[in-house]
This record gives sequence, C-alpha cells and structure tokens, in this order.
Amino acid sequence: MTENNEQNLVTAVEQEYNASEIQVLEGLEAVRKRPGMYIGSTSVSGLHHLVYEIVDNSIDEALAGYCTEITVQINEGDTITVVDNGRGIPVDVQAQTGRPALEVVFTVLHAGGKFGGGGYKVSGGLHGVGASVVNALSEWLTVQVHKDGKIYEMQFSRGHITQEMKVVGTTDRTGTTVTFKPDPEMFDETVYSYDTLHDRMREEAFLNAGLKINILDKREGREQQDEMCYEGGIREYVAFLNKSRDALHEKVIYMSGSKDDSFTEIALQYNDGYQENITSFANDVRTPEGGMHETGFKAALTRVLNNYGLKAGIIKGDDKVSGEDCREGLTAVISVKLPDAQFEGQTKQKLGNSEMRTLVDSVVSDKLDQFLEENPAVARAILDKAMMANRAREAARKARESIRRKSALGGAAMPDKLRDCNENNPELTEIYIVEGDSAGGSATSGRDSRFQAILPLWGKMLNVEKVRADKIYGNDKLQPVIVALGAGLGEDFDINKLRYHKVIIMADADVDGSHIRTLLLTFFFRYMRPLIENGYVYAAVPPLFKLTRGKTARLAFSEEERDAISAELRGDNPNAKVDISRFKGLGEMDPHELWETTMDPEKRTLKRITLEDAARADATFSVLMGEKVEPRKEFIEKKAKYAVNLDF
Ligand code: TSJ
Repeated sequence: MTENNEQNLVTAVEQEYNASEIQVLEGLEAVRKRPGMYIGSTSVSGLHHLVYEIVDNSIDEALAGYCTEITVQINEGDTITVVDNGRGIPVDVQAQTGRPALEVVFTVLHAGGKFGGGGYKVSGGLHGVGASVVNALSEWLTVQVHKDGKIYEMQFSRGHITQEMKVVGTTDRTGTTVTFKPDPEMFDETVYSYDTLHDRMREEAFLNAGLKINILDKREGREQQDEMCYEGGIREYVAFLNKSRDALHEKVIYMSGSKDDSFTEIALQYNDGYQENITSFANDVRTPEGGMHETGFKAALTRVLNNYGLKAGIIKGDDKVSGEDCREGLTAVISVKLPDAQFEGQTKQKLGNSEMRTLVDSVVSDKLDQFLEENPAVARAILDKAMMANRAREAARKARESIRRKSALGGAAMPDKLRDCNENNPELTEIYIVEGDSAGGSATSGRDSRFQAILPLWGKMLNVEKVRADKIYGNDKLQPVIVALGAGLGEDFDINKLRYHKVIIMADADVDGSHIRTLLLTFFFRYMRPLIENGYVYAAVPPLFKLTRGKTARLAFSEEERDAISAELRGDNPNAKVDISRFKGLGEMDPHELWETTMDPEKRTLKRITLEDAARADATFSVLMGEKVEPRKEFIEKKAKYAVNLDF
C-alpha cells in the first residue's frame, strides 16, 4: 500500500480522532513538562508514587467488590508489574471517543474511573486514576487485560501508543496486569526500595480488610517477598502499632458507620505509655496533619469519656479530663472513605470535608459510649489513666509556675547543698554536679573554690522503674540543678542567666553513674537544650587505675591503657614491679587525689557533650523508663558492659 492510498483511506471519523489525539498528546506532554505537578516530585518519592497510582486502580476494583488479590513485583532492571484479579479494564469501543476504553484510560488525563459517562462509573472508586500520568512518565508500558476469555494487550512509550490494542491469547480468568519502566529522563533516581513499597502495601492491606496484597522483589541478589492479608483490617493495624507496648485492655475497640456515600471506621487501643499515636486516612491516603475526621474523633472521645466518667462516678464534680489527658497512651487509626475528598493545607495533608467531622463524631459518640457501658472494667482502666494524666499535668504545671515565680522574685535562694565559688563571672566558673554525698565531700575539699562550685546529688536518683516522662521534670532531685544553674528551663530557659559556663557531670564509671549521666543529659536535652548547643556541658573522666613504679606514678583511663602503661613502666626490665591499684569510685578518692586526677584544669580530661550524645541519652532514657519490660531488660544487659566507657 502506498502512502497516497493510505491517505485516501482516512475516514472522517479517524480525522476527528486525530484531532482529539493531538489533544491527548498535548495532555500527556504537559505531564512530562511538569511531572512534579502530577506526582509531587521526580525524586525517589515520585518514583514510588507511580506504583501507588497504578495500585490505586486495583484497590478501587477491590472496593467495588470485584478484586480480592493484588500483586506488586519489582523486576530486574527496576521495572514494576502490578497484577490484579478484578474484572479487567473495559476494552470495548466508547461511543464518545470511538476508541477502546482501555486506550482512553492510558492516554487521557484524569480519565479512568469516570470514563464512559455512566457506563463504567466505579461506585466505590475513590482514588485519582493516574494511569495516564504513569504512562506519560514511563519509557515503556505494557497492559494486559484478561476478560471474556481473551487476553487483550496494548503498549506505549512515553505516553505514545506503540502497539494498538490487540488480542494476544485466550484465558480462563479475569484481571489486569500492567508493567512499566519509569523513564530515566524523568526521574532523578530509578531504583526501587522494596521496604518503601512493602510498608505502603502493608498499610493498604490493613486499610482494606481481607484484601490480599503480595509483594515480590525479583532483582538479582535481593530476592524477597511478602504476603499480606488482614481479615481484621484496622483492628489488626492498631494491634500491630501497639505490638511493642503493653496494652491497657486486651481487645482493640472498633467502631464503624456510614452516611450517604461516606464511610468511617475507627480502631483504638490504649497502652500504658504516654504517647498519643493517632494515624488518620482519607481514601487510604495518610492525612498527617489531621483534619475534620480527626477533629471529630478527638471531640467525641473527650466528651464520651467525661460523660461516662461522671455517670459512673469515676470523675467527681468539676474534675474533668482534658482532650490531651484522654489521648495519653492512645493508639488509634481513623479511616474515612468518601466520594469527594478535599485535601487542604500547605502540603495537602489535611482533610477539609466538614461532613467527616460530623460523621466521625456521631459514630464515636454512639459506639464508644455503648462499648464503655458494656465493658465497665475497660472503661475504668481508661478513665483511671486519663485522670492520672490529668493529675500529672497539673503537678507539672505547678512545678513550672513555682520555678517561674521564684525567678520572678529576683533569683531564688541557692540550694542548701550547693558549695558555690567566689568568682561571679560565668565565663570563668564551673560547676561539678557530683554523684553522691561522699564524692561531693571530697570534691568540695579538693576543689579550687575561687572558680569551682560543687553540687552533690545524693545516691541513685531514679530507680530503673516505670517513670512517666514528666517525672524527669517534677523530680525534686533536679530542682537544685535548675536553681543552681539559674537560667530557668523549657520555654523560659535563658542562656544569658546561666551562672557557670562549664557544667561538669562527675559520676562513677559504673552502671549507677551511667544512669545519672543519662538522666541529667536527657533532662538537659529536653529542657535546657541551648546548654548543650553552646557546648557548656561536659563529663568528667575519672581514671580507672593508678600505676606506680618506684617514684613514677601514672593514671590509666581504660584497661588497654593500663596494660600499655604497665609495659612502658617496666621498660626493658621484665622483672620490674609495677604496682597497679584500681580506683573503686569517686567516693573513695581523697580530696587531693580527686583534684589531681579529675578536677585540676591542667591535668584533667573532660569530654564535651554534643547534641548527638544528649539525643542518644534521651533515646536510652526512653528505653530505660519506657513502658515495655523486655526491651529494657535486653538493653540493660547489652549496655552494662559499655557502662565503663561513660556511655558515649
Ligand atoms: F488503570 C490502570 F491501568 F492503572 C490499572 C487499572 C492498573 C491495574 C493494575 C489495574 C486496573 C484495574 C481496573 N483493575 N481493575 C479495573 N477495573 C476497571 O477498570 C473496570 C472494570 C469493569 C467495569 C465495569 O463497569 O464493567 C468498570 C471498571 C472501571
């Protein structure tokens, strides 16, 4: 056939199509010009977004009740295959465009789902249908549809059709398979992360109860796979999130309800910790900034707990619990599904539909109240916890105010235990915070009182036991530290009022000493962070061994150093007697020894504490004081041997 003949065969319909094809290509060209507008970014997150756009279509099919299994596969070369067992994308020619519906899905921006004007409208379809966007940003894409006994196939490159739809075989199943290769011209990076896809797919599996999602990595050397299916849906999600914590009640509380075309479900379980852990979704999309559904949930939770507490005589009179009190130790997942989700805020991570506030509020009001009535023991545990939270908050507020008041009255009286120095200029002064009274005594006698102040803290300050995070704040053993430093704390902390520019923690190189360092650093990290940021915090490094040969005496700060110095002192004389004594603890050094080894600026070793050290202490503290016994035990056992290294 000559070109001319071909021209002559072009019918009116096809000419019309050519005109619309131009529009189609312009649409996809726009996607390639500004990919960020359609998938957020062209970084690794945009790369993964392509997969979610495709999978969303299969999930819509599942929501419509026709798909039970989805498989996501990373192939060699970082191409992606998504397979579902739904009805298969429609392949018949649409009256409107004269093209197969399948083609329209992949070539028309924002088509799919609603294409065909009524014909194929997905009832449960909640997602943006981004197949054409993925197509435009793929070097190549192949789709196969199993439907009516046939396998239909079509191929594209960068949004252009490279193979028209055709039948390539027969089949006895239904479903859709899409394989694509993200266009390296479009993305900064084209390597997929199994973990990223896995975590997102697990989330989808939790959010769509009973839907089976498989994920496979076929890349050489990193083969792995997971099958995820949760009959309990978000109930199992909450149990999963609470896994490493101790639950306050065994069963996850579950509520659901719907109005018109919208649906909500909420699962929650309290643990004995103090964190609030609410995760919310709209149409399976995370809403990290919350929005109307979360607002409705929080309002109803507070109201229901207070009403029940009063009714059951647990809360008396005006002793209401606040919203925050009601959410201490709460793990909750809120999921709403609605036809026209409005995502608001700077990053579009907040649900704006106000009807979702009403819906969630009314579901929680009815169902949670009913649950509490039917489970009085659980209700009691939850309310007791909220009331504890209330009391703790109240105590912390009072402690804060009393410190504010003192500093407002022009400097508090210095703590009884503080042995202050004579110098007033903070740039020249240092304070030793010393573990235990006996070490405090030695340090006080041994110091240079012109510029060195001593503050002894007695004994072990806190047992390794369950302590609420704000105990660190109200802890009476820390009050002298706050007062002696003179700069306040928290939002009132004023580095200009600091009374010493060297804050030196001096504690034994053993487990108890390590607890005190961890506690103090955690406290500084949380409430006096500029102290660390300015480099004002140090750890004194006391020696572990004293070695003497004749008139020569040397100190060693570790076992390795001890052995090295011992060899050095012996020199070439293998029979020389080197006397090695171990310092048992600061308390056992006499004042002179303490000065010589640990406090004399000319000879001592100080370790400056970095923000990183303090952050690590904070993490350690959280484990030590945390809710779960097992990780704590494990941690202590693992850590004990490192204690002598001063932890950092
Ligand atoms: F769109 C796509 F290419 F991204 C894509 C769509 C990718 C994958 C892996 C699956 C799907 C998809 C679409 N799975 N299932 C469907 N279903 C439909 O498109 C469908 C099927 C039948 C009817 C009908 O009314 O008969 C309507 C629709 C929307």
